[in-house]
Amino acid sequence: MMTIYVEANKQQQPGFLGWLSHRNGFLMLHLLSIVLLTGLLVAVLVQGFKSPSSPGNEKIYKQLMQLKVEVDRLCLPCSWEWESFNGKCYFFSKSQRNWNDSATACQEVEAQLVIIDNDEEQSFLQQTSKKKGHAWMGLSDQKQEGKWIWIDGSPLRSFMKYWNKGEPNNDREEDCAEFKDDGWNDAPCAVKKYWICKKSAMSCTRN
Ligand code: 2F8
Ligand code: CA
Repeated sequence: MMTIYVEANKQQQPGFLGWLSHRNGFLMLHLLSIVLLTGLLVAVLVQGFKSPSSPGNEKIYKQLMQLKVEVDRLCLPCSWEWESFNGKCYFFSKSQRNWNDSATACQEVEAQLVIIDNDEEQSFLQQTSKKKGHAWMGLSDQKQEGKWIWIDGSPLRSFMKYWNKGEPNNDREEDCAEFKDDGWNDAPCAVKKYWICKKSAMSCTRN
């Protein structure tokens, strides 16, 4: 019975025209209308972006420009989980590492174990690490005992005032500097502590 039905069908609708039955034709028309409408919509949008000449387009254009201003304002100067301060970004670690591994961790995120440039920055970092825990900074005298240099090779200069009272005391070989309580302490570089990375903030003034 089945074979007879198929054969009969073949005879009634031969080749391509057979395939284009009433149902398929309807589907084709439906698809065609979607394609045409999409084309029309794209053409209208392209025209709208090209020239805000007609009043309707002008309104859409103004709204788009306003939207752009607002999106630009959302620009974050620092990545997620970094803190912004005076044009720089700071990462306060949540885990602990020795001094060398802390320096490497900062390099891996295109930053540097923090170097302090001014009193305001020192105050911000000291207060924050007082809340978060003792943290390594990019300062050590590993190369020459008593000669404190920043991780970029620059000398300590005027910041000696930030050592805690009686520090640096090199107690049982302490060659790396940390933020501790209200000032700095020298501690053994192999001890695991939190660390702070610093990098420049991203500019948000693009057009
Ligand atoms: O009292 C200051 C003294 O405190 C600790 O030693 C008991 C510190 N040691 C470590 O952080 C490992 C010293 O560096 C510090 O001088
Ligand atoms: Ca010390």
